[in-house]
Amino acid sequence: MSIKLYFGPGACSFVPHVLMQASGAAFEPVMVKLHKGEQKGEEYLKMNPRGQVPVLTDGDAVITQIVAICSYIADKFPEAGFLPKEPLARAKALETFAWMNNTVHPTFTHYFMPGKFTANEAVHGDLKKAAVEQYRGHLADIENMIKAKNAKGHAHLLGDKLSPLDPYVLTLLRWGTIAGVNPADHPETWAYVQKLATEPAVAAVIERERLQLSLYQG
Ligand SMILES: N[C@@H](CCC(=O)N[C@@H](CS)C(=O)NCC(=O)O)C(=O)O
Repeated sequence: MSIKLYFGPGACSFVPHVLMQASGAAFEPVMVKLHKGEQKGEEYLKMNPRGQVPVLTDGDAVITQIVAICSYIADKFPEAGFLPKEPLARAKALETFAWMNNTVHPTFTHYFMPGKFTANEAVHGDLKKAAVEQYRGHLADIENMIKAKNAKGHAHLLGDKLSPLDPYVLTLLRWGTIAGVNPADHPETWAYVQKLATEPAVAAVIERERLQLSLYQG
């Protein structure tokens, strides 16, 4: 089997993991235990010196960064229609995808790993609090995107076809629940995520990664 996808359960690697599963192509999912630091192991760092998931390998090729990996998967399996082919539609899809990846996702990293940003533990609490407030704002933007999708009667964010944006929304909402954001505060997103989770490819990856959609504890 020549394609391997290195993933951490519940991590952002869920996004390409779902696309690979939905492609129907043979691939080997390889679990990386982030809490045990396997991503910083010698062998792993040889493959990805940045020490992160996801990584997709196809034969000898090694691809990192979610946006690059998903763009590769979309072009490798064009019949799945994971990203639009028309230039403007593709650019608009990447615009939202890049925002999720370079703005919303790092906000959560500030909450989850404040030590990456400052060694001063005295300010970690403030950093986490500020990150959650920013995160709530980003989730409100996502709620508006889902409302717009619903108003158009689309099954997924970009239309009828599944795209990387859909599992990214699920991941971001789920992470929010870890940070104490009630998913019911974003009802249309929460309803969408629960429906998405029943799609066979998404359900299969949730099962493989052993995820709960909400970890909100009030
Ligand atoms: N910009 C990167 C972000 C990847 C990332 O943040 N990966 C996290 C999991 S969500 C990770 O591997 N964290 C472990 C670590 O940094 O040690 C991408 O798009 O792939």
